[in-house]
Amino acid sequence: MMSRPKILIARAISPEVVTVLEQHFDVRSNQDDIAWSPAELAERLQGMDGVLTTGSQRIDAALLAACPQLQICANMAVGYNNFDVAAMTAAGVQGTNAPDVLTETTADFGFALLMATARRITESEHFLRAGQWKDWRYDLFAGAEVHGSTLGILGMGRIGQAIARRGAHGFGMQVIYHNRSRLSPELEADCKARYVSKQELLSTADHLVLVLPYTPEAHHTIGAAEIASMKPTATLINIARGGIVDDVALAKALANKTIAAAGLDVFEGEPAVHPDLLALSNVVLTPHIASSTMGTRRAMAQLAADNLMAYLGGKPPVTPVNTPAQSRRNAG
Ligand code: 8YV
Repeated sequence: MMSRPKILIARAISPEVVTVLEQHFDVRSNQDDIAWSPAELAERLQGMDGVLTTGSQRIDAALLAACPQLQICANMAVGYNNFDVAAMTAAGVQGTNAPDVLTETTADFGFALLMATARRITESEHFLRAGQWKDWRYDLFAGAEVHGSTLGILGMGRIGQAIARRGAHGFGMQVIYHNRSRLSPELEADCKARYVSKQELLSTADHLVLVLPYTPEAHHTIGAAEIASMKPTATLINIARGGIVDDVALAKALANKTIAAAGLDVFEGEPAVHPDLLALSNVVLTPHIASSTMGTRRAMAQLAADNLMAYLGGKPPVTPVNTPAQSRRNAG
């Protein structure tokens, strides 16, 4: 009997999906959920044919060279900036991500963060819990209007579009967006979204949501100059990746009230959060949880599992992020 492919599940995932994978593979899993160093990950990957990764695990040329048997890395995330895709392609290693299954859940969270930020929900809760609520005031935690305001979206992929629909259809917002490429007229009509330049987006949005993928070119897309061109009443929401915003410049702008507030689910150098951000009250901070519902995290793991099962079973991957000309799978 042919031996079954060996896979490593590099962080804890929904146990149901571990059970599914165990029916197909020799599975080694990290259900104790230890955050391995790159060297520890490389050590655990010795002899493995596939790996299920999360967005916090770096797959680069050094790791691929150290793990010559590895054929596929299935990321349990839509973003795959943790993959050096060029190095994977050059090494003949397949990469896959987990799009679609998290779109609506992530858009829900983006909207929740927008509303919490605009309406100062966490700040006012801290005030209440601290026993500071003594009286009614006409301007007690007066926030920014959400309904009928202008929603700006930078990065109009699937999640951006889902946020646009919520804003336009649910809250009567005027939706404007900027993206590398324009949506089709049908999609623009569906999202009720108008394409504008980046400059117009920055200067017109009441609430600006960042949902673009992180690439080296996207580093500090929002820095001091961009923040300075936003309205002083505006809110900035980042559910994309930390490096897209210059956190130091943002903290300074929030302290100076260059903009009113920010809602951040992602940070440069996370899980560390810049102390200047932690010191501010006009920012809502969450620990990278936009896709975190039990159902969605299970679906993301299942899609990563589907990719492993397809690829190591000799079929095309379901959601590939590269197409190696010469794959390690076919080399042996
Ligand atoms: C993941 C994410 O939870 O999908 C993404 O790109 O950022 C999150 O949904 C995270 O990357 C862990 O895999």
